[in-house]
Amino acid sequence: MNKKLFLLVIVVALAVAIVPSVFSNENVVDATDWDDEVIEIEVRSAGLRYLPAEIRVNVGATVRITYVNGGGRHDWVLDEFDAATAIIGARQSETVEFVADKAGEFEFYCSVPGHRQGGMFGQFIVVE
Ligand SMILES: [Cu+2]
Repeated sequence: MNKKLFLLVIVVALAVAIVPSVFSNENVVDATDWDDEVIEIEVRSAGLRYLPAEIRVNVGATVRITYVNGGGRHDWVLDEFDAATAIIGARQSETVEFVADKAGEFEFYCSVPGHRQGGMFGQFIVVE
């Protein structure tokens, strides 16, 4: 194995080791201990994945979600709180605001046909 190839193997191995841990940390936003008047969370998408894919807030919280579309045509929908952005294009963003007035575990998703089935959803958890 020559030196360049060896280096490449090391770099790839490091990337494989590090990247998933970074993503998994970003994948949950727990706002239950935030004392902001409005809980502002940015949700991005890459392919058919949302980041974060899990959001936790306290019941009664006023929540402002800004969805930033990383590519393709998508929206961000949370039926139980009548919250939905328009379907927007790549690098566009849209903000929705609502009050998380009931506790439970809900699912937000993309309403573009096939996307939710393809994995474009996440958990919105409202803690009592
Ligand atoms: Cu979508």
